[in-house]
Amino acid sequence: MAIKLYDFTAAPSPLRTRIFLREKGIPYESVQVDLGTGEQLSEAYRKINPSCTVPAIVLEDGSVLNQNSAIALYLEGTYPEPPLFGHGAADAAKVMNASSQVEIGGFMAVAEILRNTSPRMKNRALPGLENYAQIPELAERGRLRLGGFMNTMNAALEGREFLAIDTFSFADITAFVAVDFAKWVKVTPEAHHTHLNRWFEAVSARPSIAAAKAS
Ligand SMILES: N[C@@H](CCC(=O)N[C@@H](CS)C(=O)NCC(=O)O)C(=O)O
Repeated sequence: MAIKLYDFTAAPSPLRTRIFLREKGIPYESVQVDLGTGEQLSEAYRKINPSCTVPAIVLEDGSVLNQNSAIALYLEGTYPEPPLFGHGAADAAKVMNASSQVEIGGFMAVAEILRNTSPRMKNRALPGLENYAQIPELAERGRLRLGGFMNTMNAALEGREFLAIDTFSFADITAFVAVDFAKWVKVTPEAHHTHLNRWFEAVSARPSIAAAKAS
């Protein structure tokens, strides 16, 4: 049976899940939750995912997973091939470590800029049921953090084909989507980020990326 993924094609977080699913060749059904019209806050969706975010999947026992990392762990355990957390505990830990760092340093920096400046996100400075006002200073800090993130990524990729381990992993997916998401705030790696640019070009060419972006 295909995995039912609560999804929104244009949003970066569910793109991570779709790339993961495509890399594994796991069939899935995309159920669109229209973030443009606020469908994530509807009573119907709140019953499925009280966090009001995408991605989400519901397990057989009715529990909802609404964090990319948890979804990826579940899928890795259920569909082990090809491995996206490497082989063994040390590989898996390195992958999760790198992915979490990118979530904090990359995703959060872009989100700080976008959510604290976009007129469409007025009072929606954080996802979820509660409304939070924008804080312009956070956007300024986000720009500084995002510059630092690009530098950190470039250094981490020097002499390496992939970010965390010797094979393509969940960490590369997280990092690819973070760098791609930065385009939303008009930030791209600079010419001197040669390692980051080489890696980004290689990852962009993977068939899973184009397929997942299309939905
Ligand atoms: N921690 C979540 C983040 C999920 C998230 O923030 N998703 C955004 C879309 S990229 C969302 O659902 N936003 C709803 C909103 O802005 O109200 C993950 O693991 O990916």
